[in-house]
Amino acid sequence: RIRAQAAHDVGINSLLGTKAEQEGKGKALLVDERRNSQDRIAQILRKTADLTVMSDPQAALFEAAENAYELILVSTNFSNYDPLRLCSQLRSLDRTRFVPLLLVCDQGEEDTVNRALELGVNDYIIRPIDPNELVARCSTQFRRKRYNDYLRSSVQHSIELAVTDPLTGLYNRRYLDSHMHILIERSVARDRILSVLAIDLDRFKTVNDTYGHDVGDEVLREFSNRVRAAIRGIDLACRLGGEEFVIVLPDTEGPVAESIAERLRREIAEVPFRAGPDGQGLTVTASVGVASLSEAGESAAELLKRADNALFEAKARGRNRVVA
Ligand code: GH3
Ligand code: MG
Ligand code: MG
Ligand code: MG
Repeated sequence: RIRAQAAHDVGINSLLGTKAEQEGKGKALLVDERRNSQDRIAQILRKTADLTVMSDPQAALFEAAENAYELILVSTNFSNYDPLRLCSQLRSLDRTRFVPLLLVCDQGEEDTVNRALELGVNDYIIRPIDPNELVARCSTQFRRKRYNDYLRSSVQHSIELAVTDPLTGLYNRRYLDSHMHILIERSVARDRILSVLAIDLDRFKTVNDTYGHDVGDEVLREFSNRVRAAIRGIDLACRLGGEEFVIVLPDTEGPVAESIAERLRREIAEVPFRAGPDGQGLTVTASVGVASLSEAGESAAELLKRADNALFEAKARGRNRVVA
């Protein structure tokens, strides 16, 4: 626990940088229509923020979507525009969803403040602006943003580690087991056909025995890269372990899955692998079993079992072939 906490602290601190860097400026955008208000805020924040000022909310939205701001200050002083509209747009764009928003409003605007907070605006300040208060509120948001980014990326990293096979970067069996039934349900609900390929490299033990385990690993990586290159973004490629793989192909009817399998099989067999002693190239072949889910009610395990049976038959018929 203590070691994990210490590692966590080191992570945060290296992220936040040294004290000097922590006090470094955050990148901020001010959206404000009035010249004297712009000047006053820029003056107050000159040591706290690297500030970009824009008068036009629509242009500011584009600016914010294309640059990594750490804070956006939105003034409510527009003569002809609802500032909450900008806030809500900023909250709905992927690129700005997690950027802190600070509303700069006038006294008597409690209603606007309440609606803004409901929209996900993080904080507000009321004119006349007290310089220390504005600096403190902005600094807090910068710190919060950096900490949240750190948490988000470390959580994402842990999730990736848990579902990824470290050798090849493909998904692992755990992910297949937890995710395949979702793909099946989606296919059934949309009346589409989902197919799976079960793949096993042929005589892979011989590759290891002849060239060594490292060359075997290299072949597994190169094979995985070829698989990745052959499939679409919606397909799911997994390494179950050893030299055994499963590819799930949503929206793919049996004959199409079979031709995808055949194309992959041929490419594997015909293009020598770079791995191997002195990079002289190594011929590797694979056997593939294909199964398609057409009727509702079949489980992921049953479908995989059918693909595996087909794979078994491909092996029995001499390997380096596809059986559907
Ligand atoms: P078949 O054509 O019947 O599939 O023959 P095979 O030799 O491929 O089958 P078998 O299942 O007997 O052997 C699989 C071999 O894969 C055994 C093991 O040496 C090797 N293997 C399993 N995991 C790894 C790995 O992570 N790296 C390497 N280099 N080899 C592995
Ligand atoms: Mg085997
Ligand atoms: Mg094998
Ligand atoms: Mg095997």
